[in-house]
Formats: sequence, structure tokens, C-alpha cells
Amino acid sequence: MEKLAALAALVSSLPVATAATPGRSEVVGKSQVSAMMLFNSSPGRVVILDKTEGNAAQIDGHPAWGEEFDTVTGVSRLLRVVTNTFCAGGMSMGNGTWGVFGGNENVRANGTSTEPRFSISPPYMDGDGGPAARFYTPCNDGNCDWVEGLRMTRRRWYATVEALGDGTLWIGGGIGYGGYVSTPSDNEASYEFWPPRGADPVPMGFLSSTVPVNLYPLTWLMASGRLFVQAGQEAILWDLSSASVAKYLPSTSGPMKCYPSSAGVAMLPLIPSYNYEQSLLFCGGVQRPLGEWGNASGPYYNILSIPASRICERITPESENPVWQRDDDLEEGRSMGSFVYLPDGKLWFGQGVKKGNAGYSNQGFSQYLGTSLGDEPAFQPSIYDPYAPSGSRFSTQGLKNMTVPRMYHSTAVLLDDGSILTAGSNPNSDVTWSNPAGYTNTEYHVERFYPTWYNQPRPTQPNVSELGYGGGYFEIVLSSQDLGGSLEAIKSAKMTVVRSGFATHGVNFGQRFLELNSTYTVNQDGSVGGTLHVSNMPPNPNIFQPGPAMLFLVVNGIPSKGRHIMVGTGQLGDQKVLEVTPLPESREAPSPSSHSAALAATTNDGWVTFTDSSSNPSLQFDSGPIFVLSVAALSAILIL
Ligand SMILES: *[C@@H]1O[C@H](CO)[C@@H](O)[C@H](O)[C@H]1NC(C)=O
Ligand SMILES: *[C@@H]1O[C@H](CO)[C@@H](O)[C@H](O)[C@H]1NC(C)=O
Ligand SMILES: *[C@@H]1O[C@H](CO)[C@@H](O)[C@H](O)[C@H]1NC(C)=O
Ligand SMILES: *[C@@H]1O[C@H](CO)[C@@H](O)[C@H](O)[C@H]1NC(C)=O
Ligand SMILES: *[C@@H]1O[C@H](CO)[C@@H](O)[C@H](O)[C@H]1NC(C)=O
Ligand SMILES: *[C@@H]1O[C@H](CO)[C@@H](O)[C@H](O)[C@H]1NC(C)=O
Ligand SMILES: [Cu+2]
Repeated sequence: MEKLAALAALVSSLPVATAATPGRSEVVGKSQVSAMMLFNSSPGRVVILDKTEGNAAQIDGHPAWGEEFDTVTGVSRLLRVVTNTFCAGGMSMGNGTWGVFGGNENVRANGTSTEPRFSISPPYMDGDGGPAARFYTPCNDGNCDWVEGLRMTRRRWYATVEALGDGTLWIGGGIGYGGYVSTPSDNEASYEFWPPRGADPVPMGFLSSTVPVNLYPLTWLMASGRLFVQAGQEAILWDLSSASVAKYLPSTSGPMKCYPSSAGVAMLPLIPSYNYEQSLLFCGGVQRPLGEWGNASGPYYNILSIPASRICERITPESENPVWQRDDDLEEGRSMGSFVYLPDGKLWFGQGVKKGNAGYSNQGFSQYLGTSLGDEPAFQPSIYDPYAPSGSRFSTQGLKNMTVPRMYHSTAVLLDDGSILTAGSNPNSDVTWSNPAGYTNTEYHVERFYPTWYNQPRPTQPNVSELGYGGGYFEIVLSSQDLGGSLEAIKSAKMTVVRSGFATHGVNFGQRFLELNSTYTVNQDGSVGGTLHVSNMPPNPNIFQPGPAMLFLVVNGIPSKGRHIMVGTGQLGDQKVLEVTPLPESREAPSPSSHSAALAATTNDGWVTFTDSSSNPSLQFDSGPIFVLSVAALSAILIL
């Protein structure tokens, strides 16, 4: 019988750019619109969205509020966003398109309604963003732009969007017409889907009982296909097929987590040794009873003097007895802190304020801060290691302060090279330069944080373009250089997949990190090097949804440059899920058999290895795995 052994190759020795200052950040340029929303769209590029406001940059004869920013050159291309994207929600879909939903109605200066209302009027000429559905499909030719014109069934300002296991989207919550918080009379206690489904919108009572701290409800798809939803101090598992609460989880006595309290949040790493168990982390926010937050006009008290909480809590929603567990405290109290995954599975934590919280109001609490409801920007970044012993999970070692204040409406996202792009900040109803406290003015500076390992030699970037759910495995050849000259390093080698998410309001919606299951075979001829046998995604699209992601090879905690890949079929709809082919057992000591040594050979260019399938009897690719392996230029296909 003929077997095709497709061999994944490592390609591109392109050096990653050198940072002047690993462990530090650098201001690398300016965006043309303020980055209220931000996502990593394609290699070297991010998309930035602002609300409709008086940015100097003009498109079609009016101010722009969208751009594609090239992170290599710092050059940006203005995008044609038509409707008002103020506090919209967004997510990538299983077919690679990004959807951005909801926002505010048409406005003129200072965010006031147009006259007549809902008219396309100067100076901004913006369309009604409340029910808007907009789509952006990344491209390489610099020609892609937003596609508008479709609508949801409801107006949703501050809605959450989460991807489902079939690559379609869930869009939940929000309010119709804006304001500091939701109120009983302006609250959208329902959800709908994109593409739309017949029963939309579906009522969700949980979003009524959690008024007023329920905007951008904190929602994650769980492995079972149910949604974890957190608002107020409550949490549930929601069953989508019966449209009802599947389980009431315990309430937390900790700080409020949703906007405007705005805790930093993340789903913890999904790793094979924990069977991809899904735990959630919530850090900071403000401790204040539900009834005391305020109304649409603003808080009932002067929030500016109130320190944000240092409390972190974790919950594992689908464990047998889910409880809120106290985690290590933050170094500094924080509202609007952002967790951003690094390629090694640690999380960078930065942004936000030490006093007050998100939102802005015209109540005039401070003559210095303008409308900001947050004060004392936090500059100190830290790294959270989810698997470090309790008490030592946050570290600031080797990290210098960031330089640009990131207050309300700021964002941060992981880039392909492992650095973090931070942008935005604008706690004002329109572009503002007049606040005496300059750190509350509109911010355009783009700053990049470089992890401490940034300048170290990196493993080679993997040349893999797709991952499926289950099925066969692929092989990555590790050179001596990839292993830093040490055979021991192969034990630490892993491949990781990151959905960098849709960043807005301190939350990277949709952000997930997964370590692929792998084993290794050390070169059997005694040379430093080996092969990593890497499984596809676990056979359940609810663990890590289909759509665009980045793939990294990590050796000794140092990542390669990331490769943009597609997880799943690249289409909306049921994903192809295959039985998992077991991995070969890891092999360390050189085998006495000279036969297998002869067949583990590396070609001159170092990227292709022939693997002897007789020493790996389970290696087979003829069961129709759906991943496409990037075979090296030499077309290394071994017919056995
Ligand atoms: C993905 O699906 C959405 C929703 O149906 C659609 O608007 C978009 O054009 C699709 N993208 C691609 C690349 O086919
Ligand atoms: C917008 O608000 C600022 C500050 O309150 C004010 O100076 C300005 O006149 C307002 N602009 C318009 C067009 O209302
Ligand atoms: C909000 O509450 C304040 C203080 O109680 C009150 O003065 C104001 O009228 C309320 N605003 C709205 C829109 O209900
Ligand atoms: C770093 O920023 C924090 C605020 O987040 C501040 O308290 C601290 O003094 C700063 N450190 C330095 C060295 O400037
Ligand atoms: C990882 O692969 C090994 C070897 O095939 C297998 O025993 C183990 O169950 C896998 N782990 C998971 C979480 O699938
Ligand atoms: C990467 O994979 C693609 C697709 O299989 C292939 O065409 C290309 O030659 C590979 N690149 C290198 C440098 O091996
Ligand atoms: Cu907002």
C-alpha cells in the first residue's frame, strides 16, 4: 500500500526585526484615527476603528474613522467605514471575514444627535451604527474595505460578539441609544446570530437581571457548546439549542467585571496536559453594589477618587463544582486592564487606570480631566504566568514602564513577531486637545511592547497554512539552530495557536491560546536536531473556534515568528471533525537500529526530513486529514 508522508517544513529564515529595547516599549508612529477597536488582520497589518469623530484624516470629504495600519512601515490606509462604529462589537468568522456590529446613531460634533435625527449630515456624514452589520475580509493587495448595508434585528451599542463552533457569530446584549450604563428602559436583553437565523432575536432574561453592569457581557463559548455569560456579579451557562439557562453558576462577591467596571479578562491557555480544560480569569474592576452604579447620565457618585480593585478571580465553568477562586492580586488596582496572549502562553497585562473606571460623562467631576471617569493611568506592564505557583504569577521583572497613557477607549493586540501593539485612548465625546490633564486628551501614538526574549535567536517560522480538527498529525523538523544547539531543548518544543481577538474596552474578545499536542523524535544519528510530531486541533471546534489564527513554534519559551493560518474548513457551517491519529511516542536516546538513523536525514537547506514510517507505524496521512501541510519547496513527499 502506498502512503504519502507529507512533511511540514520550516521556512523563512527572515530575521525578526530587532527591538532596541527588549522588555521595554517604543512609540513607533501614529494612527490616523484613535484606536477604540483594534484587530490583527493579516501579516504585518492591523485594522483600527474609531467612533465617528473629528479626526483630521479625511476620506470622501469627511473625517475618517477606520484605517489599516502597516506595523512594519507604520504607513496606514484609510478605510471607508460608513456607519458610526462607536463602542461596536466584533469578531472573526470561520470563513476569515471580520464582522463588526452595532454602535451609535448618526452624530455631529461632540457625539450629539444629528438634526434631524438619523440623517446623514455634515460634518461627519455618518450612517446610523445602532443596528449596523459591517464586514471586512483581509487582503494582500491593499484594496479590501468595509462592506456595509446589512442590519441586525435590534439596535446594539456595547454588544458582545462571540464565535460559535460552526464559525458563525453570536451577538448579544447592548443598549439602543447609549449612556453610561444600561437602564431598565434602555437595555437589549436578547441575542441574535450572524448570518441571521429565523428566530432572531432570542430573549435572554439574564441580561435584564444584571442591569446596569451588563454591557459587553463577558461571554465565552465552552467545550460543551454552551455559552458562559458573566454580568453584574452573576454567571450562567446558557444552552443555545433550548435558548435557556443550563446552569446557574455561583455569584462572585468580588468586583464587578463588565463595562464600565471593566476587569481585565482572559480564557486561560488550552493545553493538552489539562485536556484543554477551559478556565477564565478576571482581574480588577471596581467593587461597588449593582444598584449604586448610576444611570445613563453617569455615575451616582464621583468615581475618580475610588481605587480600582487588585482582586483576581478564576472560574472553571464546566468543572463539576465551579467556584470563584481567588488568584494572585494585581500589582496595582486596575480598571480597563488588558490581557494579551504572548505566543508562549503567558499573558501580558497592561493599559487602564488605577482610579475610577470606564465611560465618560458630562457631570464635571474634575476640571482637569474633562469628561473622563478614570484617573491615574497605569504604565507598569506585567506578565502573568498561569502555571506559576500561586503567589508568583504576576511578574514585572525586566519590564520597563510603557510611555503612552491608555485610558478609556484604548486597545492592545499581539502581532505576528510576538510584540504587542498598543493604541488609542480617548475618554471624550469628540477629538479633544483641551483637557488640562493631557493624559485624557485624544491619543494617536502607537506603541509597541517587546518581550524580554524579543532579540534572542528565534526558532524558524512554521510553514503551515491550515489546521483541522482531529485527524492526522504533521511533522516539523527542528535544526540544531532551532534548538539553540541543545538536544534537551526538544523537550520544551511546542506549537501554539493564538486567536488574537477583537480588542475594545479592555477586552480582547475571542482571544484564545491553544497548545497543540505533540511528541518528538530526537535525531537518531547523534546530531543535534529532531522532529516534532504535531497533532491538529483537538476534535471539537467549541474548544477553539474555526477562523483565522496565528501559529508559533516555541522552543525554550522563545517563539518563532507567527504564521497566519486558517483553523477549520475556511467555511461557515459544520466543521470536519476526524478521529485523532495517535502520536508516535517520544524518542530520545539514539536507537541502536542503524536503519532508522539512515532515514532521518536532513537535506542541505535544512528544512526537509524524510521520516521512516516503519519506525513510526502509525504515521499515516491517507485517512483524509483536512489540514494542508506546507510541503517544502523540494516537494518532500516520500512514497513508501
Ligand atoms: C463570510 O460569511 C459572511 C456572512 O455570510 C459573508 O458576509 C462574507 O462575505 C463571507 N466571507 C467570505 C470570504 O466568503
Ligand atoms: C463641543 O464641546 C466643546 C467642549 O465642551 C465645546 O467647546 C465645543 O463648542 C463643542 N462643539 C460643538 C460643535 O458643539
Ligand atoms: C440620573 O440620576 C441623576 C441623579 O439621581 C438624576 O439627576 C438624573 O436625572 C438621572 N438621569 C437620567 C437620564 O435618568
Ligand atoms: C511606572 O508606572 C507606575 C504606574 O503604573 C508608577 O507608579 C511607577 O512609578 C512607574 N515607574 C517608573 C520607574 O516610572
Ligand atoms: C496527546 O497525544 C498522546 C499521544 O498520542 C495521547 O496519549 C494523549 O491522550 C494526547 N492528549 C490529548 C489531550 O489529546
Ligand atoms: C511553504 O508552503 C507552500 C505551500 O505548501 C509552498 O508552496 C512553499 O514553497 C513553502 N515555502 C517554503 C519556503 O518552503
Ligand atoms: Cu465605549
